[in-house]
Amino acid sequence: MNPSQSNKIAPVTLLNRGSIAVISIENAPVNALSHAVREGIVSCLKAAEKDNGVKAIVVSCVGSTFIAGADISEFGQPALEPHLPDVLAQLDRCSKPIIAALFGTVLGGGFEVALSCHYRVALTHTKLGLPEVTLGLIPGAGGTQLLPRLAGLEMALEMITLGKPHTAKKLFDHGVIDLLVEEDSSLAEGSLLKQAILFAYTILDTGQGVRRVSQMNIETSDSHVELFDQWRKKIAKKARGQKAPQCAIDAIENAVLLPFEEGKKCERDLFIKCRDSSQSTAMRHAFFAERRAAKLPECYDKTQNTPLLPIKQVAVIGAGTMGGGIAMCFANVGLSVKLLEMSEDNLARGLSAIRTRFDQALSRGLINEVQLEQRMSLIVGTCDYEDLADVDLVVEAAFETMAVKQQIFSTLDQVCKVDAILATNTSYLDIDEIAQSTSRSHKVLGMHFFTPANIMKLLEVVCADDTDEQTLKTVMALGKKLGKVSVAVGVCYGFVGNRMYSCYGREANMLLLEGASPDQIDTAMRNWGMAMGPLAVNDMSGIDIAYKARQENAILKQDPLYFRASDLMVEAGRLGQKTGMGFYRYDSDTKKPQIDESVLVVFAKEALKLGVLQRHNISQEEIQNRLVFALINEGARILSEGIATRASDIDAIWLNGYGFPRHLGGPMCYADEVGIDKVVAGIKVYQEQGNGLYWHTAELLERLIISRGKLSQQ
Ligand code: T1G
Repeated sequence: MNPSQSNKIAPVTLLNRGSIAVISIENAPVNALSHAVREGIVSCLKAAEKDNGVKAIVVSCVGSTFIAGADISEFGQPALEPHLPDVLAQLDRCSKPIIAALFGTVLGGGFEVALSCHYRVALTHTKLGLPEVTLGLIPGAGGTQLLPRLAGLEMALEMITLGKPHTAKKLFDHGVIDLLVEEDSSLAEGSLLKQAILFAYTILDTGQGVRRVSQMNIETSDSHVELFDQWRKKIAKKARGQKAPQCAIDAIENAVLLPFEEGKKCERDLFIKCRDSSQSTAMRHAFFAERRAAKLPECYDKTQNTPLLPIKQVAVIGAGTMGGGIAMCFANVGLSVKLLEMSEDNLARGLSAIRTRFDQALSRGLINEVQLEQRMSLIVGTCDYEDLADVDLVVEAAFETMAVKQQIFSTLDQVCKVDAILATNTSYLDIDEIAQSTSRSHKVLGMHFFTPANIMKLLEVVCADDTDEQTLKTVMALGKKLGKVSVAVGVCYGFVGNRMYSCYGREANMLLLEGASPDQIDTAMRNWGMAMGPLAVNDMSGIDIAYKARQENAILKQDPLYFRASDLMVEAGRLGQKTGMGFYRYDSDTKKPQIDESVLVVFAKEALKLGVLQRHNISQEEIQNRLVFALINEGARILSEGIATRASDIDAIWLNGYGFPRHLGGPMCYADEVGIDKVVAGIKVYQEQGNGLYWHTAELLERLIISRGKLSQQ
């Protein structure tokens, strides 16, 4: 067969390079193992095996990455043959040496393809991993049986139960990669393939032949039983409430206890159990919700191909906790930042706090010394607004009062160049009102980061009435560059996240007056799956922050019960961790929270004064349902108002900004799992129970009960 002749079975092609056949996969965007790709691999493999002229085979991909996994969008549909385990079994059993040419992000089924080949050649920075647990799954095509045979039990347990990828360089040291190809800017297109073909010839010339990972033995020691127990305990803490990681440990243990084929069969059974679970449905929903959020809905995307504004230089107003974290976000991606403060003292304090946070990242191995100094050098302090004349974007992170923000924006409007974007990091305040203090309201919007801003993935991009598309699209693209999950939302009090959080917090505060203790409420929510309970979160972020925002909003003062428990803490000077006491008392050495019975006395007295009957049999289920149903109800209302345009956006916000358990998919997805009718029934009970001000069932929920629709698909 002459080299140029190719049997085109889209998206997989069989090419011949002398006596080496190349199975070339091209399935943009990430060469996922869709049904067509699986079919293509099988037929090309058959053709290459039958061809006597072919002595060895290379599996390679065209595009941005080698296979990044099974096609997640096919899950939930009937699985079509050939199934992946069968495809990979054919690779493993092939009578001719097969070499995988690896680059980009080789994940899930893609890594299993590589492990089913007999040899692996990779570019040094290639990322390889089995992240299935992040989708509520386990590797389902042999990964839990193959990886321990090649990399050992410890590495396999770490990579599979934590879903943690490693570079080819690291895996070369663990015997997973056979040849590393140095990666530098001069590396010509296709040279990885050339290297893989040369490597194939070396294998042939040295007579090494096929080398099946499936036939390798796993190195075990007497302590492997202990090892599995240790990992079960570790994962029970790290992935609280998630089932897939524990299934992964069972599957890997089978690799030690059972012959390969039996272990693979058990893996498949566990995989199918996980795949059909509500947890995996929720985590796959989360995966696509985060990617959908990056695509602006029609209402924000009327003009195609709007040119984005270049953002090279930014400024941040305020060097406090938020301002410092935001400045770090920009420096982390190589953007120069002018950090403005009112006084040299504040500035010095802010810059030293930033260096401390970079030092912490250094000590945790997230950055190295060179990167630390590079990023610090990108952040330049100033106390002079005139220095901001040439920046492309300003993010204001000053005090949460309207007057201060309007003052700052009118000053920025005078000093900044005409096409500079002016963004505010306000958590609650009316951005339309702020924009009116400038002559460029079309260039004003919200960039709502979450604390700590350099860590939290969420960025609420708040589109005000006059914000133009170019400004919005430029900031959404910048959010992606910062590695954030950016979600476009409209203006209302607290936007999407904090408005819903206020309802969640309202119920927690009400329950304190009704007799529940802070620890009882926080334990109930931790048991439900939240990373932290609402009152511990309040103490950590400072009870006075939201208190000040509430003081700015007259409407909220109408109900004497509204956040009364929190107000009592602030009035008593108990602001949280920063004052050593809030809803809890904090040990001065360990900073650990301790239950403080005295707050219960304060709440009981206030309840008596406000005529709230205290109950001492409030169940965990009532606490959990009141807080979560309040979220769902408000989320449905926000959707109907168009403040959020997709339910999946609301879920992306809660998963990346508020520690909502990923295996529950977000409040909207969770509502479908519980059943909208059950949620509405609960709301009606709490309406009866409450003071009638809050628990009005969102009209959308009532409609969905009738239409049997899904909230998460709105
Ligand atoms: N299946 C289907 N679509 C996928 C996909 C996948 N595996 N991975 C990405 N996409 C789409 C994504 O929705 C987006 O589409 C586009 O590709 C670009 O993605 C049997 C069962 C590879 C690191 O978990 O981690 O194999 O929005 O925006 O930031 O054992 O995508 O443009 O229409 O994320 O450059 C295991 C998941 C599957 C990897 C690229 N694999 N993907 O990141 O781009 S389970 C994974 C990622 C499995 C086997 C099991 C990332 C990426 P659209 P993107 P990116």
